[in-house]
Formats: sequence, structure tokens, C-alpha cells
Amino acid sequence: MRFLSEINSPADLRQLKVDDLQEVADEVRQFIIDTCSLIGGHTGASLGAVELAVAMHYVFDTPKDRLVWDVGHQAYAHKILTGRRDQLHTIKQPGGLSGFLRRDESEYDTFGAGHASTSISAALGMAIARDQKDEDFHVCALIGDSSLAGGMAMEAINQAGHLKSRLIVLLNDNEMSIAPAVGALSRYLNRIKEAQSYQHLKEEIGDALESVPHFGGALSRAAKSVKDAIAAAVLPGALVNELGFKYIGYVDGHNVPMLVRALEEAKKIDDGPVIVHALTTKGKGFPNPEKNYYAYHATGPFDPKTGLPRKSAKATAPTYTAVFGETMCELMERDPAIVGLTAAMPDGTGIDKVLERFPERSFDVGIAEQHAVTFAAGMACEGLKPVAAIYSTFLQRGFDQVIHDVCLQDLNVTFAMDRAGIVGADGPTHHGLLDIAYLRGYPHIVLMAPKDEAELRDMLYTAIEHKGPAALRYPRGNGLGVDISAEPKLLEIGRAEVLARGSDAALLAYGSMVPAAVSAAELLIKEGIRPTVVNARFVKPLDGELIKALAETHDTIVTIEEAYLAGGFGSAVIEALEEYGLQDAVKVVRLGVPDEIVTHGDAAALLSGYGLDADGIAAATRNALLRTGGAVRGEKLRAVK
Ligand SMILES: Cc1ncc(C[n+]2csc(CCOP(=O)(O)OP(=O)(O)O)c2C)c(N)n1
Repeated sequence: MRFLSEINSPADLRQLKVDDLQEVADEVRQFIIDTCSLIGGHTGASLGAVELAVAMHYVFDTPKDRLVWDVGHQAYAHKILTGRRDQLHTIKQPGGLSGFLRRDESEYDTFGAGHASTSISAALGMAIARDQKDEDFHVCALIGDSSLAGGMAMEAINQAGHLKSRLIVLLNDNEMSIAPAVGALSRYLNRIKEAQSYQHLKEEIGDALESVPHFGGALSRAAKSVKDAIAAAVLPGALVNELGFKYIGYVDGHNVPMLVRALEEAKKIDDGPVIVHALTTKGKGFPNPEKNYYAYHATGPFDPKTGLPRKSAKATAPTYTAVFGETMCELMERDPAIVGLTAAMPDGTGIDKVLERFPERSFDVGIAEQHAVTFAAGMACEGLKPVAAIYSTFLQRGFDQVIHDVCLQDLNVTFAMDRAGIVGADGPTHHGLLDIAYLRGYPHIVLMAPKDEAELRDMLYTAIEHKGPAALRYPRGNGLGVDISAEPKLLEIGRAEVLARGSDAALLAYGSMVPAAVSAAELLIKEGIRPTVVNARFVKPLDGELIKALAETHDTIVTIEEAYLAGGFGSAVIEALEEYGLQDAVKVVRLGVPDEIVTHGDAAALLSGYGLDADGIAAATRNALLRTGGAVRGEKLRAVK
């Protein structure tokens, strides 16, 4: 590494000559490939943004000038150039760098990110604050073409064009979301590119015509007016003229000197916002000759020579995502009213299978969770049975739409919330820990969580057939390997499943925590404690009859959930007990995630750190029984964890 080993901050980068920057970019790219080949990560997304990061840190006086990255998954080069090169190998690892951006990780991370389409709003806020404080610095938002289509980015563009504050938006246009980009905006960006190519062509033809003896001038003028007409029709188009943005582009997003020139031009515009349109290739330089879009976005560890994935132990059980996708296809085969929706996560949610099998009855709406929910509501008004498959964390975006557009009108929409719980390496922005709390407080909605992948099939069917809103949550990763060959069956709504009857304590577990509760019971039985174990199945409506009965026959109820305790499943149980006047009849111990931000890391280790595994549940139960003096048969209790 001729340059990179000496670059410990952007100030070092700015000492170099423009002519050296392409080589710096090459070194950064190789560094990303070498690192990600060992630990995986958002490899392709970051490889596509290497030159953008080099050019931005060269042109802007960071951190005084503010760079605001959208999502932050593509910012590995930014991390490398801002003093975090030697820690890159810790990215997404326990105790290591975040896979996204965090204000507390670096002064160069001006705005925390992980969810899409936030950068222009935040950058505009910074620009306005700068103006109000009479300060002088540049603000540049970097946003991908798919995130640009997100509602909030559009709202920010609308306001930026109106406010006329100095703001630079660098558009990283690779025609890709995680899957290929969808939507009219994507088509519009393509038209800009086509029109510009046409314009260049016309310029070349114009020059050639100019040289034709006698008629040259007239022919050339005619050609230019055609060119102007095309340019006026498409270029710069609505985004620029009508919405008050200036436009610089398009620029080859892998040519650093050209990017530097474009950004220098953008810096000169002081009377309003400007968009610099850079064309990039996702996965640029990834050593995989095959076009594999999904692999380009994020990868596991791979061979740096061939790009092929390193061998990993093959999981025997299918993922919850795969079982969801397969079950959707089965149910859609039988019922033409069912439609499937994803918001830019076809492979992540399993809707990719549905899009393949039923292209007319399934939709990728792009990064547009709010729209997805209300779009589903509209379809439900007309008798369809939409299933919106949205990660728990991303459905947070559509909260009001769930309430106002679906629940208030009691519409038949199913929400399939994948990645509910602790997701692991992606960390705080991606954990799905809030959905119980944010959905439970509103009338009409049915909320459930399966204990395994077979029950996921039953719950999906039950939710779709339920006339009204219903949501099911299930975790990231593999199921338990149970038999899933049975036809999905309807479950009785609001009825829990008693898995074991005991007397000393009742373990009341929700969804992903049921297997851990069963294992905890096995540990306790060895000590002579006989717990009752319940698969709660529903948090709304709760199985009130069962909860009453448990309160009357047990000293202690232990509730267990992979979610924030505040407003969660355990809270619902306590509320129910109060409603029944049984709050003093039984001690309730709630196990779940406390009131703190959960870091990134290995999901199983994080869960165990919160006592959400068999050992933790057994220890908490023992502890509770000691305190309540509950009936403990058998010998002495072992030391409490
Ligand atoms: C609100 C929200 N929905 C979905 C995602 C998942 N997601 C992460 S990156 C990404 C694609 C972003 O595409 P683009 O903005 O074009 O950037 P690129 O990855 O192509 O550089 C998606 C859908 C997210 N982070 N936030």
C-alpha cells in the first residue's frame, strides 16, 4: 500500500495530488476485499462507493464540512479514511465497529444511520442550523438511488427546493437496491442517462456536420435544436427545474478526478441545493465473475481470488424466512385473494419466491414501508388479503399507517414481521425489539408469535383468514428443524398452548423464547422443581382464562419474551392480572430486554447476556421461587446465577 498505510485521517488524504487519488481508491478497494473476505459484511455496497468516499473526503474539509451518509452500509471506505482502517476487521463483530454509522463512533459520522432515506432531511437540518448560526461549512448528503425514492427523501427534496439553502446531494446511482431498483423514479434516472448519452451523441454528430462543406452550419443548427428539445424534455427534468435543485451530471462514479471536479463545481453553488449524479457499479471489483446481485450487496466470508463463499457448516433446518416464502406460495396457490408485498427486501423476507411464482399478485414497492402498509390497506378495502412482509425494525416506519389506515378501519391486512428480536451483527438500528409495544396498544389487531417453523405456517394461515388486522413476529435465522409437512391449520385466536403442567412456577413464553423455556424447564426438573410451561402464542388477545388459572394455582409466573420489557408481553400479562383483580395473587417476573440500547454482536451471546436462554430462565425462576418461598420440591437449590 503506497498511500493507504499513511492515511490516518482525511487531512492526510488532502495532502495528496488529485492524480494520486485513483490509486488511493484502488488500495481502499483491495483493503475492503481483503477484510470482507475474512469476515463478510456489506461488501458489494461498499465497493461501489469507494471513489465517492475518496472524492468527498478530498474535496470537503471533513469533519468541519458535514458528510451525511444514507443507511451507512456502503460507508466502509469512509471508515477506512477516517482513522478506522486498523479496526475495519472488527466491523459488525462483538465489541467492534458498527456496520453502519454512529455519532459516538467517530466525529466523521455526523449522523447515525442504518435505516434508509434519512440523509437529505438530516443534512438539510444541518444546513439550516448553519445558516441560522451564521457559520460557513458545506453539507453533503450521499444517498443511493433506491433510498432516494423513499418517502422521507422525497419530502426532504421538496423542502430543500423551497428553502433554497446551500446543500449538496451526491446521488450514488447503481440501479440497485438490495435487489434491482424498482419504480418510476428509477426509470426517470435511466431516462436522464439515456438523454445525456443522446446529447453527447448529438454533440459529436453536430461537430461532424459542421465540417460538411456548404450545408454544415445549417445542418448543425438543426441537429442542435433537436438535441435541445430532447434535453429540455428530459434534462434536467422535474427533480431539478421544478423542485428547485441544480443538477451536475452524470459523472462516472469510479473516476476520482472527475468526481472531484464535479464536487468542486457543486461547492460553488451558493444559492440553493444541487444534486451531483454519479453512476456506479455495485460490487465494483468484487472478484466474482458471475452476476449475482444479492451477493454483491452483502456477503459472508469469501475467497478473495474467486469470490466464492467460504464453506460454512450447512444448517439442517430451513430459515423462518424460507418457510414463510414457501407457505405463502402454498396458500396463494389455493386462494387467489392473497397478495404478497415487500418493501425492497424480497430475498430478506422470502417474498422473492412469491414474486417469481405469482408476479401478478406480488409487489416490491421499494424502500417505502409507509406506502406498503397503506397500499395493502387499499387492497384489503376491495376484498384482497394482503400480506405485508416487513422486518420488525422497518415496520416502525409504517407505524401510523398501521394504526390509521389499517387498524382504525379494521382492515384485513397481515403483517409478517421477520427479524423480530435480537438480530445480531447489524445491531441497534436493526434489532426488532419494539413491535409488541408499538402494536399492542391499539384495538382490533391480533398479535402472535410462533414457537417454531411449523407453527409459523399455522399462524400465517390464521392471520390471513382472520377478518381484520393481524401480525406475526418471528426471528432471524433457522427454525428448529421440526416437521413442516402438515397442511397449515387454523389456530384458535387468543388460545395458548400448555406444553407441560407443573405447580411451582409457570413459565409463560412468547414466540422465539418457547424453546428456551422448555429447555429451562428440563434443567429445573432435574433439581426437583416442576414448572408449568406455556407457549403463549398470542399477546393480543391474551389467553385470559389460562392466565387466571395459572395465577390461582402458581405462586410465580415468569414471562419470557425476546423484546423490550417496556410495553411488551410481560406487561400485557401484568395488565391482565390487574384487570382480573389477581395482581396480588401471584408474583410475576418478567424476562426480556431491559431499558437500554442493545449493541451488535452474536445474537445467541447477546440473548444469553440478558438471561434469555435456558440457563438464564432457570436461574431467574429459581431466584423467584426463593424470594416467594414458593414450593420447591427436591434438594437444595443451587447457587443462583
Ligand atoms: C427503512 C429501510 N428499509 C429497508 C432497509 C434495508 N436496506 C438496506 S440497504 C438497502 C438498499 C439501498 O439501496 P440504495 O439506496 O440504492 O443504496 P445501495 O445499496 O445500492 O448503495 C435496503 C433496502 C433499510 N436499511 N431501511
